[in-house]
Amino acid sequence: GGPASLSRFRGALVAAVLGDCVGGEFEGAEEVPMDRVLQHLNGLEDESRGDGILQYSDDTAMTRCVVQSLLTRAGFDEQDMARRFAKEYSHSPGRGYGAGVIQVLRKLASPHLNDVFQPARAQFSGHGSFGNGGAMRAAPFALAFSNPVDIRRYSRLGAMLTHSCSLGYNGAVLQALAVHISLQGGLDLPHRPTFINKLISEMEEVEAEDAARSDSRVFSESEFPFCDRLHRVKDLMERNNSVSIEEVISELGNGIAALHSVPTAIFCVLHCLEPREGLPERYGGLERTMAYSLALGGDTDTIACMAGAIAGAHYGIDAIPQIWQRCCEGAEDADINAERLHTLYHQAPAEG
Ligand code: F2R
Ligand code: MG
Ligand code: MG
Repeated sequence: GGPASLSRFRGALVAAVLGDCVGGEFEGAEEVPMDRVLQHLNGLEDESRGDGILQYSDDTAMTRCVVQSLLTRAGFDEQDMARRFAKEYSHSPGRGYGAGVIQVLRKLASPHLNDVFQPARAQFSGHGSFGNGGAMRAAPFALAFSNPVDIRRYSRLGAMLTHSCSLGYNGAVLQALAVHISLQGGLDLPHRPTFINKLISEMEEVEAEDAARSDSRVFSESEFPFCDRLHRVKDLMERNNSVSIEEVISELGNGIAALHSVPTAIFCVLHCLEPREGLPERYGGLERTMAYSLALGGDTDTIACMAGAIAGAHYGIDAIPQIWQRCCEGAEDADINAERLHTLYHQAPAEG
């Protein structure tokens, strides 16, 4: 479909759920041979497996809260979103949340809390979390707001409810912008070469803020850490077929920090736009992206979830095998919600 088509909305939200569900199998694994990944994905095609057999984790649980909040409030409402995070966690605490964020989610449940950003600020001795929990749920901001200024503003605030460190919330901004550009057709062939440059120039502005400069110093990162990683993505892309999985992990990372996973997810999408050695010829680009994200090991559910959202916004819903969708808990809901977000997006500019 054309820019911001319904198919792209559905692709983004459904493929994000898929990445979380299929990636859960390997989360935390150090080495994941491609054979094992393909075996896992082939297993989804076995008709005898029941519907919704693969459960979603915190990535999807929190994304669903973001979606419901944006839809119900027709824009960003921090109180409403915070309440939904807390309620979801108290109903289903066993979805594999990060070890630190559960303290924030418990505090957000307090009826006496006035400042919903305060619990996140208290994390890690006041430094805030740099985990990828803000980024893993950032895609819906690109499906609710069409203006990049709004996307930057609200994806940042949405992440800051749990992640007050700029190395955490700027990962959410980067992920939301990547989904936005993809949704607008930024990975379609004529625009493809400028995709990464657009992200770099957006992030140069984002990372120029004082808080980002100061957090980079605290964590001994370079001045513009996300921009640096995006430059590494660009360098790896230029090397084309000669890049090994080990090099991707060593250059970009595959860990739980936003800095070590959001640029990695973006690389997965870009690398898999073309057929690749070691991946089945019958696979389309979305299937390649999923398989490749899983083969990196590490934070596989989250990297596949984020790569899924960006890739799904490019390829659209028809690129996602139906049999895969049927295996994943929450895929059907994501599809319905994508249609609602599409209506909201095209109705009127959403207010904050
Ligand atoms: N938590 C996991 N996976 C671990 C195992 C789960 C297992 N399958 C199970 O069921 O038990 N996955 C999920 O967590 C990631 C998102 O985490 P989030 O929301 O960012 O959490 P948190 O706690 O804020 O940060 C994660 C960890 O990063 C380290 N960290 C963060 N900021 C830090 C700081 N300023 N200083 C030091 N360390 C910091 C801590 O170890 C945090 O616990 C996703 O992968 C999701 O799938
Ligand atoms: Mg998870
Ligand atoms: Mg994870």
